[in-house]
Amino acid sequence: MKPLQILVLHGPNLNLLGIREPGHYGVATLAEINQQLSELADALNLGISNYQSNHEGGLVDRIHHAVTEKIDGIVINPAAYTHTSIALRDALLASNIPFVEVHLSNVHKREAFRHKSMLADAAVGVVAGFGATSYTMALRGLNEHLLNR
Ligand code: CA2
Repeated sequence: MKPLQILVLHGPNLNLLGIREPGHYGVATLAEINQQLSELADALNLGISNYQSNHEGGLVDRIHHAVTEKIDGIVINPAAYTHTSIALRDALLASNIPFVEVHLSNVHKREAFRHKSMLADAAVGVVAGFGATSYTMALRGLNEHLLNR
């Protein structure tokens, strides 16, 4: 069977991971998180690619492209756009690609404005608060979901 294809999307400022504010977001860099995901994808027989952008439109364009690429599932940490972006919500809904929302921090333990997500009710699931492990948990969960559809 052809491996399922997963796209991992990282939103604004996540390129700074491991470089600034380790207290909130941990010491792992984005490259290290992508490497962990790649190793897990190999173990689960998944194809995987990743993309980070500091621009809402860049993320929207990448989601559009995922449809032509026939991506099977998306793991997304929309970062601050989680709380604001109707454009990302519309793009994900239009794509019809199942997605899991991920956060490094427990957003519910933080400021009230981080408690609202524009995407969560459309997601397969949400993982938050486990640092870099949130991503690997999300990939495992998405894989199970796609295999059991
Ligand atoms: O906990 C998460 O993963 C967040 O998506 C991170 C976003 C934040 O706006 C969300 O509410 C929760 C912020 C990402 C900023 O990443 C940085 C990394 C290193 C240094 C500074 C910012």
